[in-house]
Order: sequence, then C-alpha cells, then structure tokens
Amino acid sequence: MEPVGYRPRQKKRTKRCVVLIVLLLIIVLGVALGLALSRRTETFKTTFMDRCKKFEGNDCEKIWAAFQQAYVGKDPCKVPMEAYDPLIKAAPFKPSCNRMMFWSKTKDVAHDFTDKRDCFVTLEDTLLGSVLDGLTWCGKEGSNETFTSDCPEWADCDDNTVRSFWSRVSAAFAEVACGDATAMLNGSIATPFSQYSIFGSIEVKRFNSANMRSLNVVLVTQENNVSNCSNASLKDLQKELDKGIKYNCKEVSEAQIQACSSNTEIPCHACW
Ligand code: N1C
Repeated sequence: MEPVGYRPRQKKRTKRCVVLIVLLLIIVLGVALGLALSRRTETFKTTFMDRCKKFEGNDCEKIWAAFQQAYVGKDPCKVPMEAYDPLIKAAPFKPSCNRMMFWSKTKDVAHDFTDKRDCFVTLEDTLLGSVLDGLTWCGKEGSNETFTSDCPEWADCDDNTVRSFWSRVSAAFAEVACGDATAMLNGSIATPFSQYSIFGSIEVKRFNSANMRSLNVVLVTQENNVSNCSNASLKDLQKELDKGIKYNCKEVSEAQIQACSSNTEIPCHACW
C-alpha cells in the first residue's frame, strides 16, 4: 500500500531535480560562453603578436597594451581618433623618404606592386599598418574583452573603433612623408580624389612642404577608362596641397603596373 502523501513528495523531488538540471545547464553554458569569448580575444591577440614580432626591436606586449587601452570597455561608436595617440607613441613612424606610397580605392593594385617590388612603402608595410590590416575589432561598455564580430560597420558611426584607428595611423604616416611621395589613385571611377576618403580628408591635409618635395599621382587606368589626369577632382587635390609641394600626375595602365610588378629587371623608376 502506498503511504499517504507519497505522490506529492515525489513530484516535489522531480521538480527539484529539474531546477537543478536547468541551473547546471545555465552554469555550463555560461562557462562555455566565457571561454569562447576569452578565446576570441586570445586569437585576435595571437594574430596581432605574430604579425608584430616580424618587426624586430619592438616591445610587442607594450604596443598591444597601448592598442587595447584605446577601445577596451568603451562604446565602439565613441572611440575618437585621439584614443590611439598612446599607440602612436608606443610605435612611432619612421619616415622612408622618396619611397612612401599612398593610395585610395586602389588597395589591391598598390599592394600587389609593393608586395613584389621593394621600391615603395605603404602604411601596411609598417608595424601598425601590418598588424591590423584586414582585421575588425571593438570593445563593449562594461567588458574587458576584444570582440571581432558585431562591431559597427565603417559607415555606421564616425568615431568607430576601426575607422578611428585608420584615421589616426594614416595621419601619423602622412605627417612624416618626405621627399618625393607617390599616390596611386583609381582612374576607373568618376572621382579619383574624394575629399571624404582617408587619403583626401586626413593624409593630404598633413603633407608638409618643409619635408615633402613632390606628390606624384599614378592614375591607374583600365581599357574602358572613366577619368584622366585632367579630372576635376584632381584639381581639388592640387588646391588642397600645401604650397611648395610640386604636383605631378601620370596615367598608367593597370597592365603596365602588373608587368612591372613581376619583372624585377625593370628599375622601379622606369615603371611609370
Ligand atoms: O579611404 P582611403 O581608401 O582613401 O584610405 C587609403 C589611405 C592610404 O593612403 C593609406 O595610407 O589611407 C591609409 N589607409 C590604410 O592604410 C588602410 N589599410 C586598410 C586607409 N584605410 C586602410 N584600410 C582599409 O581600407 C580601411 O579599413 C578602409 O575600409 C579602407 C579604406 O580604403 P579606401 O576608401 O580605398
């Protein structure tokens, strides 16, 4: 015979069991999520450190710490470019006179060229440009993590983590430009020089005639070309330039640039 009150007690026990299992599940999920998040920061940091170590004579841990302080724990839309000032201090730019190359809307051609030929230096060939090239990162209020997804897009807000980084490092790179500098611009678009690009809004404004002799525009053209060196936007570029910096423009086909990339017998100065 079943004792009186048996069923309700068993029900209570089952209920307790369910509550315990749910609690356990929540804890396990929480720990797993925490681990996944910290691994995310770890993977990002590993990429940063591996790339940084390729440049000798730098304290990469110190550079990482200066980098993180710019955005960790902050709203990713409220990171002004000045937040990266300590980073620039930790890894200052050294000028490479006559070899500096700027670009706008020509990233692939420009890098294809500089990767194969050792005549020009782009921002991505420097420590700071190379460690963060192609990466996305941001922080969150109340967290000490580095996130690599769900970060604001380039156009979502002006002061976003990634955009402010490129603005700040581009400013520092352009400030040290000296001698004859080169800019690869895109002749396949209607406005090869855009005042809204980083090149137009940040770099050109920082070129200083005390250090820089000339800006040589290489307008990369294709068969069905849209713009040439007399393009109106290039007139704007000349107006923006510090007086005393000479301006030159040359239309060069992408095919010619590619041919020169792969033929090291052609001296760089003869590529265009
Ligand atoms: O806005 P842009 O070009 O004119 O910026 C290019 C200009 C170059 O001269 C570089 O010195 O600014 C510097 N720069 C980079 O080096 C860089 N590497 C990667 C600016 N942006 C850079 N990126 C990414 O390219 C960045 O995340 C952003 O999305 C683009 C800007 O390219 P753009 O509009 O062709």
